Amino acid sequence: MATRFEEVVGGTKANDILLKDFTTSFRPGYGRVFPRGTGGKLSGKGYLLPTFFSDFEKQIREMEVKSDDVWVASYPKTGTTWTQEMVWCICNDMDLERAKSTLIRLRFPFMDFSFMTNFRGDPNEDVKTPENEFMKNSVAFLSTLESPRFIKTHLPWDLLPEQLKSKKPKIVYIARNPKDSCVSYFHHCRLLEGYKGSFADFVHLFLEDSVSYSPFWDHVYSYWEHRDDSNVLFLTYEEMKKDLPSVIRRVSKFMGKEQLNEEDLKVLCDHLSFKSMKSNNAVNYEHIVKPKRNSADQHFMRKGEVDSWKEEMSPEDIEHFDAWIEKNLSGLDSHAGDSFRKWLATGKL
Ligand code: PPS
Repeated sequence: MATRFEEVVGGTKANDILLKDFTTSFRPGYGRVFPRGTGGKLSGKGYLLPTFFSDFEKQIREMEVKSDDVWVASYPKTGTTWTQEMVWCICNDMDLERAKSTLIRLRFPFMDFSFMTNFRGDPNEDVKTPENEFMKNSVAFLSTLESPRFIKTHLPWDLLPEQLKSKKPKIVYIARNPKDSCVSYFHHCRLLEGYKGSFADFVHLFLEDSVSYSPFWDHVYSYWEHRDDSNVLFLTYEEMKKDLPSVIRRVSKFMGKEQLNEEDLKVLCDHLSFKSMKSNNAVNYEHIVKPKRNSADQHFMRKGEVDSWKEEMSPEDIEHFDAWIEKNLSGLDSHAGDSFRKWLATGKL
């Protein structure tokens, strides 16, 4: 069955907030996307995405995938950039010189860029730089990259290119607990995506599965179901915070790069530390954040902590969140439910 797309119209509190406080001239509307006609396996809802997605859905579905591609997939604000940098450095034999001198969006482009906004680059700019080509069409741009290609996406499993199933490139998925993801997403959307509403309204949108790429639990579950596939590695932000060296060793093994020695490991852990990434212009998106910043404490690398939601959520937000988590987890089979509960309690999934 074909992928179905339903435009979001007003009438519920969440849809009204979305249309009033989260539309701009560069993103005028949203739709619910039902991959192959059906919604997420847990909620049955379609995935929320900007309306531009419908212009790219076929191109993505039919995209040529290469078996030596390396993909990092995630729900937004879950440590994607951190994971990309780790994966890229491991796969490129610790070429930190290149890592520090080339923007991550060019080394490891975001496939979804062109359907998140209507920004297609500077129309007066006819020089064919990689940056311009990326902005014109971030999906088509991928076909110009040399192999092995490194590709970032926030799409759920069911909206990935069809050829992923047969070509089986390596896919690393990174998950983060939903409360921290929500807080991080709120700051990101206020700063970079034109969200004009309050934090309380953002929490409402998140819990109504009404921010881009939601429903959160369908997204995580769509990859978790594939966690034992030989080409899939499922990681959590919490385990990266707790024991980065052991995650690096797992990723190296998964990528077939077991030669990483103790010295490399130490150098890579330093390179991937929050402090170092915050001051590294190749990964901190400073060129995008700087023109939008309206207070000195706004950074892409914002806090980088586990459980920082405790400082920002009201008792009411927490109560709503806990009820939402319980409602979603109780709909899972007991193995999945127990695994996700353990993840939220211990950080390990
Ligand atoms: S995006 O825009 O969806 O790709 O964002 P993403 O990269 O997934 O998530 C950004 C959050 O990851 C934090 N981050 C880190 N935490 C710890 N250590 C390192 N090195 C690191 N790098 C990025 C970043 O600070 C964002 O989380 P918050 O909670 O907002 O600080």
